[in-house]
Amino acid sequence: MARIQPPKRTRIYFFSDVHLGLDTPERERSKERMLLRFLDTIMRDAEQVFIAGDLFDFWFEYRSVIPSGHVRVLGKLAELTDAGVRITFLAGNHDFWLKSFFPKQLGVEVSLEPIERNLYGKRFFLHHGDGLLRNDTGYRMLKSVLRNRVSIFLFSLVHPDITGMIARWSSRTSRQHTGKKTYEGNDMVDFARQKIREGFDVVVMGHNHQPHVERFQNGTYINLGDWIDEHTYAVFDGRRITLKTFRANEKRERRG
Ligand SMILES: [Mn+2]
Repeated sequence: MARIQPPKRTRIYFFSDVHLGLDTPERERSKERMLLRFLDTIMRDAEQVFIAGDLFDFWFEYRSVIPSGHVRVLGKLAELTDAGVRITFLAGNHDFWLKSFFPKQLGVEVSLEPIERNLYGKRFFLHHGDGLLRNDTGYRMLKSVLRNRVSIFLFSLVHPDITGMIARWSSRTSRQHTGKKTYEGNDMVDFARQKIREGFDVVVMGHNHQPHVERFQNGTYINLGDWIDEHTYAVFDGRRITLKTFRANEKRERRG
């Protein structure tokens, strides 16, 4: 009897800014369905998966409590790691407050800082993308408060139902603030260009929800877009990284 070969996993996938929990229940259900279909599809050939932040519209984790919901997605991530896929979750500005749930329960590595990784001999730099605008000192100050150990500890003393309420409010405010910022002058592209000058081959970011590919002489910058309107992701085959749009019927459109 012929042995069925295990799937050959060679592809490395990147996506970000799903913002689970952001929308109406109907829209959330359809977004979740699409994401699950995507994760099922990539399970066939994924060697690694990077989630570049804001998988959730809000995630604040206590030592023994996590936000309710998202169970299908969490289960699917566990299924992937069980199947041998390495998953790295880089925290975004909406889901920075991660503790041990992802590594311990799902086998997903978590990083609270930008990631430098050598993939198939190429140097990758992964950054969620928040806090890079030049004229945004206000956000950078807020970011250092939100990421401060003392303020996280104090926040963790508040009942989860209350933090959930504060979070939904602050998430809305943050989105309005981010929406108002102009991306003219393209500070994110400048940042990527600088990283490539420093010797990185590929810079991957998310955060501004605008899918974008820019190929420089010595490297490539990719913005992953989002899973609210765009359903975009990047795939690296060892030589070239490409930005694509996921279609539920699995036909993949090239973005450049
Ligand atoms: Mn973000």
